[in-house]
Amino acid sequence: FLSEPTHLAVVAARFSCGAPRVGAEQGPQALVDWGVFSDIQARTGYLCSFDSLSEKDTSRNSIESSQNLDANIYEMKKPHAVSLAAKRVSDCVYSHAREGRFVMTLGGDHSIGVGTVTGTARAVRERFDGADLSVLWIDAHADINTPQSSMSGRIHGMPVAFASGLAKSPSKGIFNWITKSHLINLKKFVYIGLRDVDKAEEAIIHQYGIKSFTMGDIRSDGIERIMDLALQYLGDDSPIHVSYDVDSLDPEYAPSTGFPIPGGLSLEEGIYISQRLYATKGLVAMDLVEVNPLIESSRLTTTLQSAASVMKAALGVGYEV
Ligand code: 4U7
Ligand code: MN
Ligand code: MN
Ligand code: MN
Repeated sequence: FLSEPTHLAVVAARFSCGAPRVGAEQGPQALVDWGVFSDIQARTGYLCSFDSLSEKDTSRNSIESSQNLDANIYEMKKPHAVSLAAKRVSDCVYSHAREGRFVMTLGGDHSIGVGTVTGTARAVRERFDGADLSVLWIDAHADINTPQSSMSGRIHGMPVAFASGLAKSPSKGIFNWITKSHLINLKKFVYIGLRDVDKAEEAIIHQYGIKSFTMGDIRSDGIERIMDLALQYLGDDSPIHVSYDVDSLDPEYAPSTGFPIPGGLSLEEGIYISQRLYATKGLVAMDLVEVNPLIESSRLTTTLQSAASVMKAALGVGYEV
């Protein structure tokens, strides 16, 4: 039901307001400078376009002044700034996905995920007669805290809760741009790579029956079998969005990230996930988030190399190791 996209829309989401440390806002530029898109352009027929969204440029006033508003309302850190950033990401992703373009969003901290999946979900509903989007969340963490359950108050740990409607807009101006047409369906959602899930998140995952494949599952069954099961669960009747947190990879392959957790995916497993998604012919959008060039800077090139490999594989471009 999908025609192969010919246009790759790259969205640089240069935001770090959802994370405790600065630096993730520099991830998109580092990835672009690494040359991943010139590689992709050279090896595929894709026409590439670039959008750059940041706290500093066009919306200077709104996002910067909203940060001044940002006392820690309802236990959330910088909720106005994050909400506004995510809205801009959502609108931008939507406008490209609505036209049938493959959307690659570069983070930025993972709070931008509230924007990416809602933008794609809304476009897919319009393009495919009300169809729900399938979402794969590749991450060491579950990112499904609500403002009430979160111990950190950081919104990069909450995007799944807001994008699914599980967490409601707590006050005017905070995520109240999210309408029914934006929401993702948690029955069309799977986790891969989990290994650092908060107690409260575990309860939420259990309560809503969310499909989850942990690192333990991958170690006992193998990534091939896990991908079989994940794709089988999602079915082949809806487009797929993959939100790829670079911390899903083991810190050996992706040290430059804010929340590294040992025992992660090997680079080979990470690439394999992308290859399987490409092979479905249903992948319409990808996020690559949480690259932080200010962390473990001496090993940034390792992180960029890994991120570039999983991105390229998702677009059907081979990799050299
Ligand atoms: B990331 C955490 F408490 N669960 O909510 C939280 F452990 O986007 C971590 O996956 C969130 O990197 C990690 O703050 C967010 C914490
Ligand atoms: Mn994440
Ligand atoms: Mn994570
Ligand atoms: Mn993080």
